[in-house]
Amino acid sequence: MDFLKRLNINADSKGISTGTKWLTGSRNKIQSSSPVDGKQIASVTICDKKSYDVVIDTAQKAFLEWRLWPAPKRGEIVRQIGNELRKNKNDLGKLVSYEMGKSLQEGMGEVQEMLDICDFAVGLSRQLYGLTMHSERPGHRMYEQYHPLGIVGIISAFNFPVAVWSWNSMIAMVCGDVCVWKPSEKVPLCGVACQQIISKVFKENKVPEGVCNLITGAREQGEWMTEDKRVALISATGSTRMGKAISVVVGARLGKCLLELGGNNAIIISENADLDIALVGSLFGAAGTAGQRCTTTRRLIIHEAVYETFKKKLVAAYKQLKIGDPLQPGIHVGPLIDKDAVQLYLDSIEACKKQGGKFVVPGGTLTGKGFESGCYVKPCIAEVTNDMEIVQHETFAPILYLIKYTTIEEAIALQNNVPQGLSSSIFTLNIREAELFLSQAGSDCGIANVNIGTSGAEIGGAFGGEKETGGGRESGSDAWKAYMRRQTNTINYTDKLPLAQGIKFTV
Ligand code: UN1
Repeated sequence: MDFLKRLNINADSKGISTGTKWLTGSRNKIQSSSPVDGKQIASVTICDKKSYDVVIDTAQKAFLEWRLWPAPKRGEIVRQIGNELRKNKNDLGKLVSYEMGKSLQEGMGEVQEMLDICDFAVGLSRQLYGLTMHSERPGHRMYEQYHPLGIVGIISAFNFPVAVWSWNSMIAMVCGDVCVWKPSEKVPLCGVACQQIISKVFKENKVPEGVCNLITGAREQGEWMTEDKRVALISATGSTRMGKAISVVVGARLGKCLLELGGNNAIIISENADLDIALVGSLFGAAGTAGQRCTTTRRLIIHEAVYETFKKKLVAAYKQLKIGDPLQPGIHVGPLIDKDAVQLYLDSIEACKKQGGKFVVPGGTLTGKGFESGCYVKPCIAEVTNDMEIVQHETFAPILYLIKYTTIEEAIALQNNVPQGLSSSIFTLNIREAELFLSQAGSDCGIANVNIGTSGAEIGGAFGGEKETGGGRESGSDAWKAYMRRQTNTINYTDKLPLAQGIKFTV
């Protein structure tokens, strides 16, 4: 495991940092083991309350200085971070693949997203623009500007252990915020590795200590941040259950929240679809990352005229999927994150059968040589109806549901008729269907694609979803606005003081 050495990951790693300095933390440790081979990789110190307060104090002080750096200068730091990440792309991609279990291709793709968001953030650092408006009063100028918020608490999930942090922190940094990152307790080493990489840039550029902080832990450490008035924005990625709990606590202190929660994403396959590309989109969407993306395709809503043909193609394609060590070339599907995830997958299959689902590609766990970790499962497909309780629910595993439809209006209603609203797609060559799907009477999701699957969004667009997905937007477009506070300014450059709305107030 040379990549661990090159990334400075020791068997006994420290997990709390204010940028270039590492704190001691509690005696308790998280053991990180790989779902690939079940072996323990390293242990990481957990953040205790005392270290947490040191981190927050340091972050608060850093903010006072960092917010005064011109945004393009902050962008220059992000540019250098991008370069350091670029140098470490292979090793970091391997670590992501080994600690999380996604294929090496996808691990590399995830690091690529980090590089891309750095580039995006550098450009953004010369923009961050507000609007100007015309005042109703003579000799007055009115405009709006954006100022940094302060501390941004980032709680990220195991499935994108490095990219989601970079979407948040690189944008937050150019905005003038400081970040405290708590990576998922299932992939703490990805956090440690990123922190080591960026600390070099901080040292070389004398960036104030506390601009990018790392705390390791689980629910408790997340709760410290959500309850903490000093943390201006909580940006959290994870389950809908977690998001609901966070929004209540942050809402009670009128703090800001950016939530990226569960999806229940569907592809509509019309009778007018190019079935060959629809097949590729469905296959990658459903089985890629072993079904552990928030944008994973969970449901295929297929027109009755092509239903049987497409089902046959899909079943044949599933037979070709190579499941195994994700670090080996040619593997499509790696393990699930841990045995709890395997149990949830098995329970969902049972529930689906009980509720009337009919499996056309059976599921199950894999055993024997190469599968010793106990985390490898077979991607499976069931024919269901959309109203089944299990189909309404996001199971973070490769279980794909097939649903039949007759009219496009019915297909759109089925697609929308789930509590979540993240990603959606239609495969069709019919412009009327495509436009209807994209219209206000179409998909109710934050992402709606035509002739592309539900997963694999580019960083340039705003990423996020509606309803139980939480409503947050991260990454590209103007998602940066969530990391800043807006201020409206009106300036009077005359020697009169006319009041707005024509009010006269003279004595
Ligand atoms: C996630 O699953 O949390 O669109 C994010 C995609 C990726 C990001 C997914 N770019 O699939």
